[in-house]
Amino acid sequence: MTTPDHPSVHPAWLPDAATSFLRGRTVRVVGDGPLAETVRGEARRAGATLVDGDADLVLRDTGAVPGGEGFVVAHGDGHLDVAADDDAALLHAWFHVVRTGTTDPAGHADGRHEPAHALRMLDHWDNVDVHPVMGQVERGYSGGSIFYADGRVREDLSRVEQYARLLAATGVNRVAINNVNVHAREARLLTDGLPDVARVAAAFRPWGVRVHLSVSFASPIVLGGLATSDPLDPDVRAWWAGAVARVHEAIPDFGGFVVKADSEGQPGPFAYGRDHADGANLLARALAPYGGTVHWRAFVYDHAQDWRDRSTDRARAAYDHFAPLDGRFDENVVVQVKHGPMDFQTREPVSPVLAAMPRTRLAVELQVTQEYTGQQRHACYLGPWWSEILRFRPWGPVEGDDGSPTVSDVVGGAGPGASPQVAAARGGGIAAVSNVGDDAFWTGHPLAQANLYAFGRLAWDPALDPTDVLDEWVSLTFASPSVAGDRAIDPDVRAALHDVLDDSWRTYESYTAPLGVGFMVNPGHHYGPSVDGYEYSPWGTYHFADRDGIGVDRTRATGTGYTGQYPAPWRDVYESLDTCPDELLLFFHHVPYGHVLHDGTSVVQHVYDTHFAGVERVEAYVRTWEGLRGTVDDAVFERVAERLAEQLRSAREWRDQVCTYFLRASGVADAHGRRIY
Ligand code: GCV
Repeated sequence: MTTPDHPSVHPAWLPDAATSFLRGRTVRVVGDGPLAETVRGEARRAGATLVDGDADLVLRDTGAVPGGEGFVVAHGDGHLDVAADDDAALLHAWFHVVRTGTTDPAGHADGRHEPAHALRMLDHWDNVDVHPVMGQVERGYSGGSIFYADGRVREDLSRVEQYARLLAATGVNRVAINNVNVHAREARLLTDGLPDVARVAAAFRPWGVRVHLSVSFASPIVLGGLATSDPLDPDVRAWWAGAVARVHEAIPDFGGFVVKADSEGQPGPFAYGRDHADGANLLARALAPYGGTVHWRAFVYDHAQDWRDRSTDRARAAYDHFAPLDGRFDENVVVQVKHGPMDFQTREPVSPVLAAMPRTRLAVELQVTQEYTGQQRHACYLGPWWSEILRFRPWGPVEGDDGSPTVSDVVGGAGPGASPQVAAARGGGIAAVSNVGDDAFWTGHPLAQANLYAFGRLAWDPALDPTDVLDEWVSLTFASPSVAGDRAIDPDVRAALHDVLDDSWRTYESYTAPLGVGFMVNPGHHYGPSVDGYEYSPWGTYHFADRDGIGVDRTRATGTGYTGQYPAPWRDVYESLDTCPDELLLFFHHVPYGHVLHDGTSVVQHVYDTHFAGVERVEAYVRTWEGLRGTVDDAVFERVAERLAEQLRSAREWRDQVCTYFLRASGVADAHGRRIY
């Protein structure tokens, strides 16, 4: 478990110092499920004494709500008493106490805790083999895969066990272990790779995490030797039924399949004149007898567009493909929708698909790996962004909280008009692309761990304040035995981490993606600025900047009509220049550079101002971090310092390229006379 550069793996959150408050405490765990054993192991590891009688902390598996995952915290007679729904809840309750940092009943409020979402899933875009272009982990910035090495599943899965523990502490309960782009070698995980997948599942099982596989829709052809993968063909159905039966023999708690079909070159039902419901239901029916789920991705669009064709709008694609299919998907299909209509950009509106399919279990898909948000070389804490998405109210109100349904409600099966089946299944939950690899710090940039942590916590409870979640991560990660008191954190360390991370997503936005413009990145690897990188490409990702103005007209009145995919009030809010929020202006409208924003600044001046301000913020991050030299672990300090230096270099490059491009295009000088090239 070493990397060439580092002698050991950094423990991430939950180093022993984080549980030091449990040393010498008495703990009683009542329950005989396998996860009760895991809790006992954690108690021993923390130095607590396991007892059968009176204890400081009593954790009881009541078995009252199998699959409920919730627990009730109550004040016993001088001790803390926790009644858990089932043994998964026992483990959640344990980590709840760890997060709270005390067994003293006075430190806990009475009450029930339960996850807002039943499915809280991380998708790994890991390949078994090293892909010639994408590397081993597609869009991975943390080294190689923790699952695979040398063309097979690793013999030593102890790193996976550590990962499973980290995930359990955040509440994640599902993991898909291979890339949604399923290449030839990875397709075979479903058949001859099964014994190895079973070993991976065994590493996750004690932590309450079920394993899923990404599968190729063409499996009946590539693995089964059939002439077709037509979802309505009886031989194809029989092949999938047999394949799933063998999976469940090897892995009785197998979670199900993730499928990217008819998207970016992946095979799918279109080849046979069938639609996505036909395709998803084929797999769903094979999985249904075993309680498995199909996560069918809605990321479907034409990636071979002609940039000259102004009528095609990639943003429209997922809705156009999927909304008409509402009501056609089986109960164990989850349609997994990227949070925005494009592709995990720094800023996008929420996908209108999330408001358009009340009779379908929907999951919202986030991206923890920072493909478009700095690739784990830039500090970019995404909790605030995800929080905005999950709290967004697709049916309004535009401002304030009147209790109207949110995105989180929709994917929890409680959106308006949700069918009884969707409500009973509690929707499709939340999924995200993981950012972990075999890097010594797990995530390349040590501070990118905060995103992994925040994903799990916000999937459990989207109402949490993302800054509080960050603070939890700081407490659990930077607990230091050298600071007096149980699990004490040096206040300077806490303050510095908040200083660097709290607003880091908005800082990143300020120097890379003004007013909702996306994709001004280098094609292929997507790192660093290239204003016209995708402007004449087939990927459908344009900003249409010319000498007069910039932005994509997606209005109903004069543009692609995308605004019409939203329900009221957003269809009208986005349609009108008067009401469209500034941060999404150029996503919805093509405007002249002199167009005046709500804050009174012109578009081009806003571009200049934000880019200069963003670089200044990064300069401040560098200074703040430098102040921690000698206070945090040297290896962590050095890695973060090195990443911040790159962030500053890159932010300056963004500023200078973007400002120069728009100065040249518009001919409008910077009002503050700063140096633009
Ligand atoms: C796994 C984007 C990424 C691809 C990724 C795709 C997806 O296009 O650049 O690497 O493929 O999204 O989500 O399927």
